[in-house]
Amino acid sequence: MVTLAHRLRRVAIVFASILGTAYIILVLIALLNYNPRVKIGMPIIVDDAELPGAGTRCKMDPDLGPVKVDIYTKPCMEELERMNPEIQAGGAWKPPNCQSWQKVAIVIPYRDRLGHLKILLRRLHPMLRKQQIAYRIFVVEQAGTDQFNRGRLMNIGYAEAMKEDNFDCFIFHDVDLIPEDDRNVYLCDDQARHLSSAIDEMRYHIMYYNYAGGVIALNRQNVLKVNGYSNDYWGWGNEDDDFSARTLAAGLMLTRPPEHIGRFKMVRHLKADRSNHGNSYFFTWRSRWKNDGINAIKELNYKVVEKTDLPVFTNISVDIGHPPDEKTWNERNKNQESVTMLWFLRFYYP
Ligand code: UD2
Ligand code: MN
Repeated sequence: MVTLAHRLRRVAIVFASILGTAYIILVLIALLNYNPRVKIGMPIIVDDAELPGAGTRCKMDPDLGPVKVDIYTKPCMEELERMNPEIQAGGAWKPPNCQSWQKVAIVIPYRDRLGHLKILLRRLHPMLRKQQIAYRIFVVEQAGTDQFNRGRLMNIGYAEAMKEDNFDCFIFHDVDLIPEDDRNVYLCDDQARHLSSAIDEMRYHIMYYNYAGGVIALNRQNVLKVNGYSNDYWGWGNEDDDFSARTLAAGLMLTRPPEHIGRFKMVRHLKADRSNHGNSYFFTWRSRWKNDGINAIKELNYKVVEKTDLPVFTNISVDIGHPPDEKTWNERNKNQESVTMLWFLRFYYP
């Protein structure tokens, strides 16, 4: 006869083995998911006294910390000018009493978001001064009404900035992301430095390891090494993942500030519709990345419509051409080799 105690024991054993199996599966997933390409930390450059020339270089103020940011009221341009009298035309500045580690170009892809831009500029200028960084802000504006092409604007921003000065470091920056901590230093390291590691819209967490949207900093050599962004994503989505995949292929790590420092608020806006082709285009990133990037923008025949050194930023309005029609697009993408579904799933694994 089976006693109650017996039964309970059997239930307990079954229960324990289910829990045990689940535990082992979770551990296996965690191990498989261990991602050696992501490193959390601050760039060593800021406080490494051993680096050559460190003595004359700017030091980070140890008192920097979190700040309250205002993403609701918009200053007017005159107010921004008044708040930043020491800035040169074009939105450039360099520390007067020490040598900045790098010359930094901030590249902001832009169209029709003036309110966001003003909120961002109000925050960036004083922050960068506190961080003692030599910088200039480039707003690259897409002319016309075609779908937005964030990647192409980034590449053009790089090329146009290089005509102005030999920048060491490029920070590709969404117009609507407002940094919440002065310690999130706007300098490059020798990897792909993803500065927006914690965005309020995403509950201050990274959604997947390979996520590289928002704000990302690469030194000049690495921008060329990854061949910049793809030029051919029109409309919302995937160009940031394509960029992340390039950094992976070029052997770069993603480095991020810890989540309590890499905090950003995103100014609220309506979500754009996902582009028709983004996902299928992303599948062919590997066969395209060496030809479709910075090295291809000359052939795109983009035209600078207007370049103005405004008091608090450099405005570059560009005609970037048009998206291809459906037929051309299909033909172009059809002949490209795809990555596997497994690669795709692993890329997006959280
Ligand atoms: C996400 C990413 C962004 C990019 C985009 C996909 C975050 C925080 N940001 O942004 O980096 O990968 O998805 O394409 O995950 N823009 C304009 N005018 C427009 C449209 C876009 O100026 O009409 C610029 C602007 O700098 C904006 C950026 O492009 O911040 C990204 O576009 P979004 O803000 O509409 O898209 P969002 O927030 O989903
Ligand atoms: Mn946004």
